Amino acid sequence: MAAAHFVFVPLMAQGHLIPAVDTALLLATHGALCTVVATPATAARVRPTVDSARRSGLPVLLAEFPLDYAGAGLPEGVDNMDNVPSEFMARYFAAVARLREPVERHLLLHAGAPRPTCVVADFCHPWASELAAGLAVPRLTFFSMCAFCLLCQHNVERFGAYDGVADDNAPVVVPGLARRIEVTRAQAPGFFRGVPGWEKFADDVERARAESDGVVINTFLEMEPEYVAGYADSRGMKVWTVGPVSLYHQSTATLAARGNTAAIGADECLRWLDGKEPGSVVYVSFGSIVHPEEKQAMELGLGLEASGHPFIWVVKSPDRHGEAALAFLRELEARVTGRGLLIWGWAPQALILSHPAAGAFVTHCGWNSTLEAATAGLPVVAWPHFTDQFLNAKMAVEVLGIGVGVGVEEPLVYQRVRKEIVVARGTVEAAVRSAMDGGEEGEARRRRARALAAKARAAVREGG
Ligand code: BUP
Repeated sequence: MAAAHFVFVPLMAQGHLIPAVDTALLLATHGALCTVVATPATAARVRPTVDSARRSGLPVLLAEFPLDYAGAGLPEGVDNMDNVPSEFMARYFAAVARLREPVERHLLLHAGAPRPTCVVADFCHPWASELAAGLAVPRLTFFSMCAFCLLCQHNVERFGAYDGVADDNAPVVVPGLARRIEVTRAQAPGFFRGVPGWEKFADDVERARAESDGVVINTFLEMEPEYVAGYADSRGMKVWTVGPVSLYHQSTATLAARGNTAAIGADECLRWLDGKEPGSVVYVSFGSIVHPEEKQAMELGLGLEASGHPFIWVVKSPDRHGEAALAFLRELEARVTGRGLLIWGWAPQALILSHPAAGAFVTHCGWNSTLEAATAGLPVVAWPHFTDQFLNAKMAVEVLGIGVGVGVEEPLVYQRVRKEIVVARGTVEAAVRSAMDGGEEGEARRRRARALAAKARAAVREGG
């Protein structure tokens, strides 16, 4: 029988790309050839991971395809969700969809690699169904989300929970769950649903998912068995829970290369952590897309400083900050030398979280970050901003009991969520203290997080 050849088509966004590549590496460790499709700037971020995996003998290929910027009316170099201005988003998706033909041609003609046997494509790529049909292979839909979030979104829509609710900030109970979970339309607007101009895209995404041959989710069954079963049942689909995919590659080299572009070398970061007490450091990151506004960044910094705990804060590149915020951050950095480490770029997150000195994670609740925290046995300060992050925060705080919520009750405006809201330094300080100390409640949270980490490790072992 010919060897399996999986073609991964991730969304070009770190939060989708990284778990897709981790999943490809997982299959490669089981002997399957995996090809990861990417546009050039995105390929550059994946290459260090793929090269590191190839050096250790894994059969992984990276297939790079340029976007037709001019033809699509896109600014040159708009290549990844973290650099697509919102007014170009629709054109960007249309340009990516036009990769179908060159990708198919490449896969059919590429000498030296066996014909593909399966396409694993992000749910945001409905066109991948046509790619799979052209290759005459199954298409699986990849979600870097939790089953809880997928089921909540599905049930809210299926049972019309928002029908007749005019106020975007009025909480409704999510129908069809054993546990009472309330959510507002502003917190969980549905993937592309209800966003003017995106109706057709939302329909295409939904159709492609429904017609696909199964769903692959970066979660693990032991964490949310009822939601995985509920989602599979209500969708009538095969669901594979393959996570937590960050746990499969424990080589420091591969993890350090994960997502690429470490502004501070992993070694330096780990040395800094080596000098800290076990469980003493707060790690703060808002993922690859969310970027706190100037005033918010300052309040956050002052809150972290006042908490008295050592911290690592991923502040991203200096050009993402206005003058005042930049000056504030530089002053803070000088003031907290030795106790606070500011990372001006990409951090080796998976390595930081699994270091014994890590104590808690202040996170925007992107699903990967939430899962990586749980996997490392850390409590979170859950501070969601948009898309699935509010439901992920509910998962962490209400379902798993490992989180302290921040700013989750504020009234929101979908798509412009955090612009007007500033969480004050005192709130930040209190949330960090609660996660790190927090008396009996804090201890119970940390115990639950440690128990979850043990389950996560068991889930990725043979037979898990
Ligand atoms: Br920032 C950052 N280093 O410095 P999420 C992120 N990551 O390794 P997102 C780093 O990127 P969504 C950094 O470990 C995680 O795997 C992190 O994914 C890694 O958030 C990934 O948490 C980030 O899902 O996407 O990127 O904002 O839109 O899904 O929230």
